[in-house]
Amino acid sequence: MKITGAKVYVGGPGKNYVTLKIMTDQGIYGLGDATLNNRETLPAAYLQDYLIPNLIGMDPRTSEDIWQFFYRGAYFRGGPIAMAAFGAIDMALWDIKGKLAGMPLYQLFGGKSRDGAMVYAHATGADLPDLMESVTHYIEQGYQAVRVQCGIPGMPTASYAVPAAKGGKGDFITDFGGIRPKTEIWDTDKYMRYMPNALAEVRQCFGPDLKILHDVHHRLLPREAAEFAKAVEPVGLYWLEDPTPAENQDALRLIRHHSTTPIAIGEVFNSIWDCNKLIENELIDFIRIAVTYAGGITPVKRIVDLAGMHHVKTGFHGAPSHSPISMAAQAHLNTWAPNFGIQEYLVLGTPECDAMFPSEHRIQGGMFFVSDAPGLGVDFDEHEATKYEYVPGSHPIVRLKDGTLWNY
Ligand code: CS2
Ligand code: MG
Repeated sequence: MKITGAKVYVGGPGKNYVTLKIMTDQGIYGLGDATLNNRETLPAAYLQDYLIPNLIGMDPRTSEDIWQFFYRGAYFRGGPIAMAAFGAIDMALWDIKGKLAGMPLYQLFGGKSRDGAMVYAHATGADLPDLMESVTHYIEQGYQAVRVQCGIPGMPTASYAVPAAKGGKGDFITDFGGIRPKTEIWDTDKYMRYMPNALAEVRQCFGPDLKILHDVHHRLLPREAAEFAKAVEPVGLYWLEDPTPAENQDALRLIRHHSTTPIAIGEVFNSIWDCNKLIENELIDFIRIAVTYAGGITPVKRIVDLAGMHHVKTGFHGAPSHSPISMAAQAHLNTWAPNFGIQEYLVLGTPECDAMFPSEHRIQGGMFFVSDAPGLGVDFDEHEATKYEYVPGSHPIVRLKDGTLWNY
């Protein structure tokens, strides 16, 4: 069996999805997602210029060797651009393998460990009452878990994932438009004073059963993160996400030493080498890796197994920048993983998105139910894809009030 060609498409309804289609001499094709939010043209160029010319003629069934060929062969290992490109190839090869076997991918991993996988949605508000409305909206739809973010009184700009004005709509508010980034102004003291009480009010309002998550988005120093994690202990968070950047990983011990609040980290990691120490030292409770920019199913499955040995559960990244293809790859892993925790799920099921990526996967009552179609169980309508063009965007930058650059 041979790979005969591959194409890359950039664009989509409201998002620049980077979609890879690998064709074979047996008529079976595989699909992969290389979307790297706000840098989408870069993995696409890596695929087009270097990887696809090498793929032609390879046997798609040798997905492990192909992964090693590209990863080791690059010499300069890792990084989000390369790993997103390898990730798309790897997903597409697993898709082909599943179609050849006539089985959904979860069967190739070891079968179902559960019927539905719990997902969480993003509740957000310009202020606390606004947030409460947003949480209510998701509870009414049957969600058992919500990530909650709200505006901080006196913060000079709306902060991460919060609408600028009351009643502002959407799950994902940050303005990515244009190549030049917008600026957010951050005030740690105001956040530290306000947010623990706000989270306690959410708990009080919705009772003990709701799973409440909160994303600090890398804004605190390790000591501050430890103080915050301790302060929110009575809330009983399901997780506290990215309390501090995970570059200096030893610093995370400070959080562990001062609090039992569960910690979730990993959405910016690209390989097992970014998280093996965090997992082995049991400094986190959830690993937030994504199958796109962590290099695909092959390496992520190894991370899931390592995590399982250390009581770390999965909580894969699922921001709206992931296309239904990588979300399906994660859904198959979620269906199998013995140490599954929760899945962030924000691919908006718009008619346009469903038309571009038809599938039988479904979300119901805050649970994701994977379809039994062979492979990933998602198709790709190339004609639909031609309706969309690449739209440049950028993550905002964050500054402190005095102008010092901070972490988005
Ligand atoms: C966020 C992300 O979903 C999350 O938890 O941290 O939305 C993140 O801001 C984006 O993926 C950045 O591209
Ligand atoms: Mg996050």
